[in-house]
Amino acid sequence: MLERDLMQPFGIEIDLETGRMLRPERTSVRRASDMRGYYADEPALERLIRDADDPVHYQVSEKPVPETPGNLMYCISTLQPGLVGQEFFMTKGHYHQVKETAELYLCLRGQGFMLMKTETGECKAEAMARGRLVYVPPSWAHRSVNTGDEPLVSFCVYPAEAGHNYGDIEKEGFPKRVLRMNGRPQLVAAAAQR
Ligand code: PAN
Ligand code: ZN
Repeated sequence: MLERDLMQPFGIEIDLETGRMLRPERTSVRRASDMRGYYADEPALERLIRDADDPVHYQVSEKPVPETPGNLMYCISTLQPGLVGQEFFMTKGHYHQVKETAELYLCLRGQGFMLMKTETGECKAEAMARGRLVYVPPSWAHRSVNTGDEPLVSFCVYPAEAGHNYGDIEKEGFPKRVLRMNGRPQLVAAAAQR
């Protein structure tokens, strides 16, 4: 490869206190209305959309790199605090399209869980809190859940070719939900999904 064809090194800034990526190139936003079908209490989600003017649920900021093997994609994921009925705000969750790809989540701010599941239904939860790094192994679908009262912010890194498969989680959900019960987060077996 000619030297002029090489990708050029670069640096970015992340405010480690707030967890904000400065000058991201791309920010994807998910609003409450993007979460239809994910929460157990559907009327509560509709009330949230109506009464709070379809608030931002979470966003992902990145400076993308080419989605080719050898590159590392990375982003800041910011999940707002809140409840849909009894259920804590969460991300949609996905498998990676390339199943052999893992992901690192370094939590910069907030409190919550990383829920993970396999195709055969094994389910694990790892606590997230500032300074905790969660390793999501290959083949595990993953979803973050914010159980605190401030944004849950993570720095994520994964192989750039991973791709995202949302469809399977949309259909099958996770075997567990994180609910607020007696004022505390509890992992509860999910009833039939959707
Ligand atoms: C993360 C997630 C981010 C948003 O960057 O994409 O937390 O969650 P959803 O993608 O499930 O909506 C990641 O796991 N990337 O692979
Ligand atoms: Zn992922």
